[in-house]
Amino acid sequence: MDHAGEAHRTDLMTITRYVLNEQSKHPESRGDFTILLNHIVLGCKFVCSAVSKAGLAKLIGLAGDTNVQGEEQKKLDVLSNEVFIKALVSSGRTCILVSEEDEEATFVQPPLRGKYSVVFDPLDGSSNIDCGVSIGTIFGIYMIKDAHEPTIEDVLQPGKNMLAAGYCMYGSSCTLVLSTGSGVNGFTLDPSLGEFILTHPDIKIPQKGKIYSVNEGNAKNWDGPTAKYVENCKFPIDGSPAKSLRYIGSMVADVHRTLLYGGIFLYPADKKSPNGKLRVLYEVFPMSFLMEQAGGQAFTGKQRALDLIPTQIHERSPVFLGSYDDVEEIKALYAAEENTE
Ligand code: AFP
Repeated sequence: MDHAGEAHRTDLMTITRYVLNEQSKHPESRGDFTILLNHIVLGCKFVCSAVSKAGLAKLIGLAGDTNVQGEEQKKLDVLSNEVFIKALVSSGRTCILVSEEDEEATFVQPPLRGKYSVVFDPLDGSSNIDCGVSIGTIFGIYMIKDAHEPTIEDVLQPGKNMLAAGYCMYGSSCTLVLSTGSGVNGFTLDPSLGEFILTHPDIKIPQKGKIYSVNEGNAKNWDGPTAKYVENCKFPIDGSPAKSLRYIGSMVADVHRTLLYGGIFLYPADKKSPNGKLRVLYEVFPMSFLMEQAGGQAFTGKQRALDLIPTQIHERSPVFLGSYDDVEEIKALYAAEENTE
C-alpha cells in the first residue's frame, strides 16, 4: 500500500466535515441537525450496500422469497424503509416521520423525541430494481412547532418551510445531493473509505437546457399547455434546435441528470390522474427545493411548487422542474391558457 499517497487523501472534504463547517456558522447550534444528517447519511450507506448486493441476492433467492438459510428475504423497499426508520428514530432528533412506505405518519416516542420531522421515500423508483437501473432515497426535513405536542400539521407545511432536502442516488456510483438552504452540494461515496466526499460543490443548474424528460406514453391524456410545451421541445417555433428526450422513470436519476445538464423534468396532470403521480411531501417538495437552491424553478401548473400547502401526507401534485428559462416557458403556456378561459 502506498501510505504516502494515501496520506494526501486525508484533507478531503467529507460530508461530516462539510456539515460541521456549516454548523460552525451558527454559534447557537447545539449540533442536533448535524446528528440528524449523520443518521440520514448512515441510512444511505446501508441502503447503498443492500442495493449493490441486489443482483447477487437474486442468484441465491428472490427478494420476498426464502433464502438458503431458510430466512425470508425482505424486499429492498421494505428493508430500506426499516433502515431509515431505525436510523432516524435512533438519532434522538426526530419527532414525526412520513415515509412513502407507511400509510400513517410515525410519531416518535417521547424519550427519543427531537425537534425535526423527516419526510422521505426510502427507495424511489423501485420498479427499476430488477433491471439494475439507478434508484434513490429522497428526503426533506422540517422543524416542528412544539416537540411536546407534535401534530400532523407539523408535516403539512409548504415546501418552502423545509430546512433541508436531498437525495441519494444508487447508481454506477452512490451520490448524495444535499441542500441545507444555502446552495446545493453533491457528495460521492468512496467505498474504500466508507465516506461521502464532496465531488460536486455548489451545483448550479444551467439557465436553459437541451433535454426534456417526461413519460410521453401518457401524451394522449395531457392538457393543452403540457402538450403544446412538449410539441415545442420537438418542433421549436423560434428556430432553435429541438431538445433531446431522456426518461429513466426513476425520479432521482431523471432529476439528477436535469440538475447537472439542465433542461426540464415533468410529471404533469393528465385526464386519468388529475393530480399527476408524484407525491408532494417526499418527491415534489425536496426536488423543488434543490432545484430552486441550484438556480432553477419548480412549478405545479398553477403555482410555485414550494408554495403548495398539502392537506394529506400522501398527496400528489403535477410538477415541472428544471432550468429557469425552460420552466418559465411552461409557466407562460399555463398563464396564456388561463387568460383565454
Ligand atoms: P416506482 O417507485 O413505482 O418505480 O415509481 C417511480 C416514480 O415514483 C418516480 O421515481 C418516477 O419519476 C415516476 O414514478 C415514473 O412514473 P411512470 O412510470 O408513470 O413514468
